[in-house]
Amino acid sequence: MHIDQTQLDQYRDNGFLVLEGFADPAACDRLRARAEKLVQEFDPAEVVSIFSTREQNRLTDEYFLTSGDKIRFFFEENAFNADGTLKYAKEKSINKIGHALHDLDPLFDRFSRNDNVKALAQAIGLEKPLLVQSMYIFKQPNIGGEVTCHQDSTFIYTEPIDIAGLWFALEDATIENGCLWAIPGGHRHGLKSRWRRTNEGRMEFETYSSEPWPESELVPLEVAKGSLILLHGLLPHRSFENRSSRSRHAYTLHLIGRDAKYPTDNWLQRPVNKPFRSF
Ligand SMILES: O=C(O)CCC(=O)C(=O)O
Repeated sequence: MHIDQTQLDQYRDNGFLVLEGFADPAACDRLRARAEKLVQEFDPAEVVSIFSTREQNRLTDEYFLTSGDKIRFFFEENAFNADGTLKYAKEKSINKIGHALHDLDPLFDRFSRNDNVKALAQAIGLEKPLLVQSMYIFKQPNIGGEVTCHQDSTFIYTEPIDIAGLWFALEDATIENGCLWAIPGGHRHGLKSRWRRTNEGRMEFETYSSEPWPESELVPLEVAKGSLILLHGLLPHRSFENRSSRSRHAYTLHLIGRDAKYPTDNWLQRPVNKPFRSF
């Protein structure tokens, strides 16, 4: 895997870079099969945690806030009937699995720490980065929820800001099934807010700019299965609902610079005996 200077310049200028054919389609299929098995083994009765990017629903969700070193399952917001029963089968109702697949599942571990990922991290200046978060995102047919416009550094904040998101398309991602959209160059306007833990242990947004996102500048990033979208931590991006009959599975990984300070008031924390690891 080699990325050239033109691609590095694109990443620097736009705040994102699309690398087609980064992952082998067979490797994508293996991740899909593994996620399917994890879902089969998961008993939804264990927990009913409705994931929503509309933050109020997350504020007191201990299940979410303690998932940084676990493999946990989060449902689509629209997955439930009014009586709390699932509208669709369990495997069609889960929004995502997070947030330590890369450490706890051997297949996701190997995929996340392969030589191409290492070389890419190095190329963008992340020498021996720490792998802090992974998510398997289903974007289910018909009910796949939107992810509102955000910067990843709002949720995974470091000082200085030194974070990259790697978004692997495990299936073709199109406008119809809810591909990513991004604001080219939007990473150059600073951090808009931080989601941080208060002294009382609640999560709240600390806002630095109340300017709305210039969403008319969003461009769709339609990509084929196996593509990787590299995202700067300050890049505003989002995805719309999936109302199509096709899913849009993706695997995401977040890397931070080894020397950046990772504050204790970020939501995602690790116990001392399970620290973040590099490659
Ligand atoms: O996959 C998606 O729909 C959105 C993912 C995303 O924005 C993120 O992980 O930061």
